[in-house]
Amino acid sequence: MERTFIAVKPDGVQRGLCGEIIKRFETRGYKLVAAKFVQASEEHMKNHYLDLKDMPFYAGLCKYMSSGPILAMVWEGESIVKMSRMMLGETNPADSKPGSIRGDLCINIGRNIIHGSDTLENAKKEVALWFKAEEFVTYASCAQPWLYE
Ligand code: IDP
Ligand code: MG
Repeated sequence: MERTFIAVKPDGVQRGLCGEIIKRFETRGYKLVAAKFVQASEEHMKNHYLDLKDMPFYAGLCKYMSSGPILAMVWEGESIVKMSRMMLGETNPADSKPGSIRGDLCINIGRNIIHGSDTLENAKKEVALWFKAEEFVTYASCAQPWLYE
């Protein structure tokens, strides 16, 4: 099973979209294994988005991401890294198909409401950056045998 880091960004939280976003992951069948509601520091966001440090929007992005609370989560499931990126849609909501989270719920690239890890390698890095080992909850999902053959 793969794990990925998903976060409702400050705009998603302010717009009251946490429930809608959790619902999409829950109803698809993914398993929530860690979650916390936090306001990240600008330093933490600079670290999270280090790969984008040379982009012109980097400073503004880190400021926006630390401007309010974030719902940080780790979800688990088969091929979840790739599948969750499909659920998110494209980085630019304008390129995101209806039915995707960004395609249904937001308009502007700088306010695209949700983060999701883009590769398995980055998912591992991001999960470790946001969560300590003791913040994970180990439990059996009763739906598991009905989701996987
Ligand atoms: P992703 O979130 O779809 O993985 P990335 O390219 O990793 O997209 O960019 C990270 C975040 O940076 C985006 O989700 C968005 O919030 C912001 N961003 C990306 N491109 C732009 C831009 O051209 N203008 C403003 N913000 C941007
Ligand atoms: Mg990215």
